[in-house]
Amino acid sequence: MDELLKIKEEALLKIDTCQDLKTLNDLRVFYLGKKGPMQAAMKSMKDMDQAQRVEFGKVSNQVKQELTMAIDEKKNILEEEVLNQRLRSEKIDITLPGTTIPEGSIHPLNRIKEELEELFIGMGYSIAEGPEVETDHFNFELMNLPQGHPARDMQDTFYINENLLMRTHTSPVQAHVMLEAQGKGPIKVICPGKTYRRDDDDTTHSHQFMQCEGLVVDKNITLADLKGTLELFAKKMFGEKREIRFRPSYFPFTEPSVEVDISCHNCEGKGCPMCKYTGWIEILGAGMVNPHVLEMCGFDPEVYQGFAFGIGLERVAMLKYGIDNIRHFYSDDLRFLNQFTRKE
Ligand code: FA5
Repeated sequence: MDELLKIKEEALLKIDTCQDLKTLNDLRVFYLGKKGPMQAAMKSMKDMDQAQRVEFGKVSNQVKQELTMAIDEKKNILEEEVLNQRLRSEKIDITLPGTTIPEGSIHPLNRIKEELEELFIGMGYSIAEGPEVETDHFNFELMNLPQGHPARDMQDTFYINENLLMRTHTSPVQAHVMLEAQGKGPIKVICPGKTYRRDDDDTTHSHQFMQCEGLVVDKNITLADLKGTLELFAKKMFGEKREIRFRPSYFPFTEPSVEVDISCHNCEGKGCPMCKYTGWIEILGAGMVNPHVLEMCGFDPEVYQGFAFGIGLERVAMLKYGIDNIRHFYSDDLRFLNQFTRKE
């Protein structure tokens, strides 16, 4: 009997100080199993008389019950601890700042291009495209710039061979569109795209730049239509208060030709460094399509008139966003590009 109580005390102490479920299970197997000290103590029952045996049996059952209860209780405690530990280790800290996925930004020139497209599509224009590698015939001849014409010097050209060149402006798309229309108006297109010139790169000039051509051919088209169109463009692009003015100019493919200024949006026309204290900023070239160009491109100038304009996109973007160097557009500098995220 003493032996039984000793085993119980020893077992209860071990169960109490046990730290993990595996050890607890080993204790259960050891103390309550067939090969444990309890079982060994039971063997002495055969030497007892009937009364002692009954008493011994009663006490040994009690000890077993107590140990079973102690083990179950400890098991619950240890299982809860394991669970808590797991919960702690698997806890997700939702207060941590998230990892942001780097987001691309739209290039400012594409942004201006998209804005222009939206504006002109809203006025019933469609978008035309032409090749960047162009023939001399389309880039110059059909634009009323025959071989040897002094105005060819206005546009220094990258020649691929005698007849092929990188287009110096988007105006040859005018010829493609008119020839496709086979003398039947109306035509109402814009053509944004890349252009190339052998200009020396500086803060306002690049050997590759972008233009957006506009062409309208119809009956009864006048300079007033051109002015109204460009006025709307200026207001939408630079603000409702903008005004425009025409200055006489010369392009072989338009007659008359004009250079178009907008009132400076920086100083409201009062005069500032941006507009060189004139209150006006030049933004594009335009004019009435030269009757000879209409004729060469299959339109009867007695029936049809047209206007055309050519906008330098870098120029517009520089003015609109206050960019002081054209090289920024082509430098791939993320510090510059990231200022034009979609969020802004
Ligand atoms: C022309 O290219 C004419 N084709 C525009 C035109 C179209 C006139 C239709 C009449 C009717 P100009 O050479 O001026 O014109 O160029 C137009 C614009 O392109 C300029 O105002 C300027 O903003 C831009 N540009 C010209 N050269 C460069 C360059 N090297 N770098 C950046 N922008 C340039």
